[in-house]
Amino acid sequence: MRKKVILVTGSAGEIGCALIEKLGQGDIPLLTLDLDPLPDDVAHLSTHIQGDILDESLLARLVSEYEFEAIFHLAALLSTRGEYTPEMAHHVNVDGTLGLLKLAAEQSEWRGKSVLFIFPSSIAVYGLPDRETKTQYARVREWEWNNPRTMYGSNKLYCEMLGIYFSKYYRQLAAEQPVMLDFRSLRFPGLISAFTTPSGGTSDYGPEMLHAAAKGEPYECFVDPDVRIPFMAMPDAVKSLVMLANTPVEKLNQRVYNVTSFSLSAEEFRDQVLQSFPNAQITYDSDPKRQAIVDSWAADLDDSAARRDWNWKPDYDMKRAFNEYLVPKIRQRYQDN
Ligand code: AKB
Repeated sequence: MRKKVILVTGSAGEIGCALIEKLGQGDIPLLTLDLDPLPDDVAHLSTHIQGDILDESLLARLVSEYEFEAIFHLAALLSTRGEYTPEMAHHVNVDGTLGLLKLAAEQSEWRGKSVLFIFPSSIAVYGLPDRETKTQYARVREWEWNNPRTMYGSNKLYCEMLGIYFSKYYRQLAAEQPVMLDFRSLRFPGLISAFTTPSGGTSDYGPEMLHAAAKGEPYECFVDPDVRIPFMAMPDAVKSLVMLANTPVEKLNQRVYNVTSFSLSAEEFRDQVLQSFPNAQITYDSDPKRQAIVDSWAADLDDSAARRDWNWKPDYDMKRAFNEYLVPKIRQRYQDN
């Protein structure tokens, strides 16, 4: 008999570590998969496989041993990293997702019940052509400006579509209609965790500023002071993933939702950091290429569909995020080390 589990890929990453802390409190055991080992503080919460989502024989072994109630597929190469190795990013982000969608489709059919497939997407799927347009269309809705300028953004947008295809049309011409998987996706803004620093992203300047200030290290911000994008604190990212996963399917009017909390320019982000760390040395040395990527992202996201369909609301607005989560936890983190 296969053991029922929730699978989390990319589990050693930023979202992964926060998510397994939350899912680890539930009734269904966790199976986690990542190239890296899990950090010590969460390692006890799951059965961890150190391996590659692209390893087909590994996936075949997992299918024969486990029944997947849900898959949180977090593994990805982010927007900056992806521009250095675009083909590799495509391989991991698209082929990796396709392999897991096929696995979830087969298991949905085999057990006669949909496997829930949760896929974090990103603000990187948006691509506004210039700053003027970015100012004019400040809060973008899901179907607007889907013109990504990075490999990562293109991969995310395409995988959203693949997920919808697997939910609705997979094997549509087969004699018998299979039970389809249940795909749901969230487009995240820049995420900020108090416990981990991001790597390989282009929204990283926000969290990097804050962590550097807390460590007493100088920081050179790689975008201009006036560049603006939305952000969200990590507990809200986890909350939104769990809320979306728990929403009855009949309430979902779409499969892909924006979620967000607050929108800040780099300078406003810096001001927030300086309020708590007045001696922080944060200067600007803009990298025009990374700047252009952030310029193409929406200044804010319209998340009214998530609010309407499944009562989404972040717990942490800007003030609470900094004053009650980020600053106290980050201080504690670097004091303890
Ligand atoms: C990145 O910067 O690539 C990510 C994202 C916005 O999805 N943090």
